[in-house]
Amino acid sequence: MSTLRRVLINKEIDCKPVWFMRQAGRYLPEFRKIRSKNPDFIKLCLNSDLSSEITLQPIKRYNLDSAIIFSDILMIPYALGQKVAFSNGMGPKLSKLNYEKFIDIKKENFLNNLKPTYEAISKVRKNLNKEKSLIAFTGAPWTLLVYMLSIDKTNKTTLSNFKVNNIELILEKIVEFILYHIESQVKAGADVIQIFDSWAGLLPKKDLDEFCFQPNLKIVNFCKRKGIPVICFPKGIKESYLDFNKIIKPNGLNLDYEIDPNWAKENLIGVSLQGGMDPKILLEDETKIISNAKKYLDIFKNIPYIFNLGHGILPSTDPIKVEKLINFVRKNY
Ligand code: 1CP
Repeated sequence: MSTLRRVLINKEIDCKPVWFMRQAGRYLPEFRKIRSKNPDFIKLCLNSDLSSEITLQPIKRYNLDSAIIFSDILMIPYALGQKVAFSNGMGPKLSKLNYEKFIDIKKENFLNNLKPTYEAISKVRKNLNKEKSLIAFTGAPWTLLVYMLSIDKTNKTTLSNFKVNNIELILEKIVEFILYHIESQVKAGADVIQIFDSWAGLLPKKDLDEFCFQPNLKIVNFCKRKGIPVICFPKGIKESYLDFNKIIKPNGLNLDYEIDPNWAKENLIGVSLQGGMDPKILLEDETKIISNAKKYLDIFKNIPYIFNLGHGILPSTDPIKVEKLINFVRKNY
């Protein structure tokens, strides 16, 4: 069994696996080289030779405990018929959701649009040692909605801003298609799922249950029925991590960098924890990086813990510092 699954399923505390969110990406020169020749990001994700190669780049460089398939959470809106453009530095832009077209899309068409991702997963699995996991992922329904409806991320959104017509039906449809996507990724060879609710922190507390907890619960229960361990990342919900854990009961919870690790250890019970360290720390000098990593690893020494960050690696991160951090974790824990 992979080290990641040993921590997530068996709750082992004697191994501390390491992987990073956004481990395949712009901080790596070998990624930038491929990216510079492939200006269309969606096309790059749908090129199974290149996306499987990119997935394996950080594994070759660092021998990490897990690969995460190179794709994007916005591939779901894309496969549901929205146009998705990544303009430089501006963040992704999606065409307006066409409700009639959206509600009518067929499972076969959706899965056909994402076929190269499933092929890439099979290719990666063939080249990955059994000790290592292959993580497949999805955006959580709320986070996908934020992009699909172009909800303003700079304001604390109120319900009235995003409660468009048919929001319940849209949410239901997104959940349905997320489950198809997860099922196909698992069939192709993924053995752990991570759900990114990157914009959960925008939700007012009164809306957390409807838009964050309940949709995450449906996906987690589906993964449990399939026997596949699942890690949730409800970024930015602060002390509501407590309710999230009690209600959803995932195998793993990824801490964001605002969560106090001591608080997490005392309050987030029965779940394997992952990550937490601020990715900005990796921009500091080596001493600071190591002392911060040590803090997390010492606090979580006697509980099932996967070393990772509190959000994705920043593009300006020096790959050598990442290597030193991994060596430190491997040598001491
Ligand atoms: O310009 C480029 O080269 C593209 C940059 C890039 C990359 C490398 C984007 C655009 N997506 C990705 C890959 C990606 N995205 C992965 C690959 C696997 C890995 O981790 O190595 C994953 C897991 C994601 C997930 C993702 N995409 C999330 C959830 C995690 C998070 O960071 O919060 C989100 C919110 C996205 C949307 C997205 N895609 C890309 C960007 C720049 C963004 C964020 C835009 C925003 O801030 O709204």
